[in-house]
Amino acid sequence: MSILIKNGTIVSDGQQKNADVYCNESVIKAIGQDLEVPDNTHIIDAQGQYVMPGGIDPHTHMQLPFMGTVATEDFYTGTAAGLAGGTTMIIDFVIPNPQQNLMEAYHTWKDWAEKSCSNYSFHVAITWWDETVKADMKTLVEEEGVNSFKHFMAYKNAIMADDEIMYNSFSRSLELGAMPTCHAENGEMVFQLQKQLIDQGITGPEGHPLSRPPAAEAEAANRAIKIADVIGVPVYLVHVSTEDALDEITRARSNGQRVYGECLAGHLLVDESVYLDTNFERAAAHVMSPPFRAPEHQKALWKGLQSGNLQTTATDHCCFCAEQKAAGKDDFSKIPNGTAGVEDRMAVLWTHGVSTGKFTPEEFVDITSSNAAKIFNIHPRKGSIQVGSDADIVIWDPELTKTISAKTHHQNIDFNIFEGMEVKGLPSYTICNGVLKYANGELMAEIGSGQYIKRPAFRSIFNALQKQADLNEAKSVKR
Ligand code: DUC
Ligand code: ZN
Ligand code: ZN
Repeated sequence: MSILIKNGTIVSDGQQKNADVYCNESVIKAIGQDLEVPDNTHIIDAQGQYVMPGGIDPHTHMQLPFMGTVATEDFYTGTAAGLAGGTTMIIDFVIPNPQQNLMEAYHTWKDWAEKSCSNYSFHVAITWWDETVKADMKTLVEEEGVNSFKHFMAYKNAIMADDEIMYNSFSRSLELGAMPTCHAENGEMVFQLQKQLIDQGITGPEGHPLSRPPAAEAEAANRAIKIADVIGVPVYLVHVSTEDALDEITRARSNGQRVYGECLAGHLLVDESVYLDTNFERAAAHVMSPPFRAPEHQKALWKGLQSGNLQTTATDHCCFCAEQKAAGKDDFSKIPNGTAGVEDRMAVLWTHGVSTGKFTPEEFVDITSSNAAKIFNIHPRKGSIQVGSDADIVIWDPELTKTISAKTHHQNIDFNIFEGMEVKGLPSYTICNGVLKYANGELMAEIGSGQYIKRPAFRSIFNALQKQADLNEAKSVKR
């Protein structure tokens, strides 16, 4: 399929430009005016619209087996919903059980993900440590294109990584040129608080945020950042939800440390009052970790994105329906953690970010696509409209409107945390690998048409870090 996008405004790499874009054989072949294209080229008129890199959601959990159940959204339905919202790539998580062989878990997830109809890639979680884990990390980086490893600092007695695991895995990541990432919440604190609250008779969803206070996130963020600093490796904190954790990131960055922060569309727009809803189903539908927070944290997160101390936006898309959430009817700590958003992320960020003047369209592209591509080392193949980049493109109509609802969304979940929200600014077309996948409300998402995207090891950042470490060592020997 070849496609010519005419008359649109390209937004990419910090610039806007009026030019046509020609895609063929899954890449962008030409950008300019009056392009000569073959007769059978499909022409899209993008007059009055923006032509932007397709969204990259760097944090999803399709069909995750978690807390005794399995997320309802699989790699097909989830990536299709993403395409309907302008997202052309997800980075999901392989999460081995403690003691499970990493490669076995990786291949299990890889098989599940073959159904994807957008592009996909994996972070791999390090949930335990031994010499086989160390060896498999190398195989994953050098042969499978995995350049990031995830550490859950919460979920004690399940997938939690303690300091020993983190120290070993961060050190190995530095050797391999891979990025350590962290879910920063102090798992021991959460575990103790959950027990205390249940003992006090606080068993409903209102106990969920009480068991995961901002201090638990700040402590873990600080610990992850300090471990990374001692080792001299960059670190990426997923779903930063509090001003306190953001402050840790800001301080480290102002000291010259390479620390990156992600925030979720949900954390920006939903506050903790949802847990006080007396309807169990509605309150439980919002149970995710970290929880939704008080409005002052939301304000801080917006500013974190505006200042550049947070660089990416994601969703932590992890769908559990009412009957699954009911497992925690008598004990909030048993409610499967997770909410959806892969379809809505870009529209809610445009509506509340660009339309309010917080972000320019260029900055919107950075926080929804390009920054993730840069941080995870696939730019400019992804996250850019350039000749030679993959043809993953969203044509964005700033005038299109809709009211978000679980009744009409494509996501395979019975609830939407943005229910009733009016959004203005939506995709009119989504192109992935040079193929039209969504056009004016119609989804043409063929099962299995997505591609696994290998992400190469980081060379330049890690070489610079190595040089710095060597110089420091040489200086200390001289002294
Ligand atoms: N948080 C969630 O809410 N769900 C999946 C995993 C996580 O860390
Ligand atoms: Zn998490
Ligand atoms: Zn997650």
